[in-house]
Amino acid sequence: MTTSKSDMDQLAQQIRDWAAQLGFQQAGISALDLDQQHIQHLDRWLDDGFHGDMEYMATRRDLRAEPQTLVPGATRIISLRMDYLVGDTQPVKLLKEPDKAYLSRYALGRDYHKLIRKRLQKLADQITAAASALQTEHQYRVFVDSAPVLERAYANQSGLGWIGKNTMLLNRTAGSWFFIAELFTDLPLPIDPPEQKNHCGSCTACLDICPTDAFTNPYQLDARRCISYLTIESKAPIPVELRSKMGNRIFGCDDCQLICPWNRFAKTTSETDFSPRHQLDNIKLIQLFEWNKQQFLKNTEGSPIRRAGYQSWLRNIAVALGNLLASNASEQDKQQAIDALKGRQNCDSELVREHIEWALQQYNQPSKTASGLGESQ
Ligand code: B12
Ligand code: SF4
Repeated sequence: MTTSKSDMDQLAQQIRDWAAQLGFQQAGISALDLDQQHIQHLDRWLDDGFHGDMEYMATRRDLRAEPQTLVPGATRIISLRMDYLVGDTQPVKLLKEPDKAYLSRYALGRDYHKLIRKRLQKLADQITAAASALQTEHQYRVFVDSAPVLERAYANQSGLGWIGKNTMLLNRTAGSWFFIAELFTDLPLPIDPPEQKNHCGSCTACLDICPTDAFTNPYQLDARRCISYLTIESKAPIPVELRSKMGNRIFGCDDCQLICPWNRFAKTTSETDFSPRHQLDNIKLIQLFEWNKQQFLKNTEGSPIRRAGYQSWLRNIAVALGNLLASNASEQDKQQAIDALKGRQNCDSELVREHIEWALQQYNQPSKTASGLGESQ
């Protein structure tokens, strides 16, 4: 049966209500056609090699540019956003404490992929039931950071926010501390107006604060210099010239969000599953460096930290311990760091051993560069 416009208008409103009940803060609907500027931007980014070792960004370029091939028959994308910022974690203070570990705020609790996917599936089931009541079939697929989809581009086109100079999707009432997810559907739902205005103005705070100068220009991020890439995606040695700039950031980085004035309007999450596990919001580097592989696997079960893998985990903490040794931390903290590093000096991994050697050489070296929001270290 063909659906009427009023059926679809009503269903779109129901989708917003269901999404809110499922813990999403906002939902917007767009068509599949992408503004060519997004594709041009992606192509330039790939041509410049800014994706580094993230080969999946290059090999699946065509699926990103032509989403019709990803979900044949789909005509609409419902983009959703979910806040993840946990209250009272004092991120800026933590960045100035060289003996503590800084982990991206998104990674403190349960893996968002799992949580959001379940919610998306529930939303899809509700839509399918509503379509069935209208004697209509419903073909759909759900994604959260799990497929070659230009998520920020669609979120922008469905009115959820604008793309900021730091390349984050920003929202006037929520800042940028949220995840984005999508439901591709073949239902002819009404389309929402895109966010056409960019509200960054002349502000360049995010570009200026980046500890590793990863922005080549506004809206241009060379991922190879981004601490998020270096600590999570890359399995290679961290370039020596960037190590001292990383401070105590051992898993991802948030400086370009922490500094953004729009994040004054960010809301904290009410998802208890995003609450910090294993005191990851206030823990000493040496405690994390002590985890053996079994502990790492056990403590990161259902957490996004698993993605880095144990060797990268140790590599990242070794760099942060090296930065502690070059900081104004107490002599006691430094001696504990040296003991911890020496304790792993003969470990199996050449990658980790090399980072440990580098770290030990930093003892009382003058701090070479300022490092973003941890600058006064
Ligand atoms: C690869 C990737 C990374 C890479 C590269 C980041 C990047 N900027 O590209 C690395 C590992 C560095 C990374 C880091 C982070 N990521 Co990431 N990442 C992705 C992923 C998988 C793909 C992004 C992508 O397509 N990059 C390609 C380049 C070309 O895209 P882009 O720079 O964003 O440019 C696009 C638009 O901005 C647009 N554009 C840019 N300028 C302009 C100008 C105009 C006029 C127009 C029209 C368009 C336009 O064109 C491009 C195509 O749309 C997405 C999930 C997904 N499937 O989309 C998550 C995603 C972007 N990441 C996310 C997060 C949370 C992060 C981190 C905050 C994690 C952390 N704390 O460490 C950091 C933030 C760093 C940053 N400033 O971007 C969220 C962002 C949520 C949000 N509010 O924006 C996403 C959407 C995951 C999710 N589902 O929630 N990430
Ligand atoms: S501030 Fe941090 S997250 Fe943002 S681009 Fe620079 S290194 Fe990456």
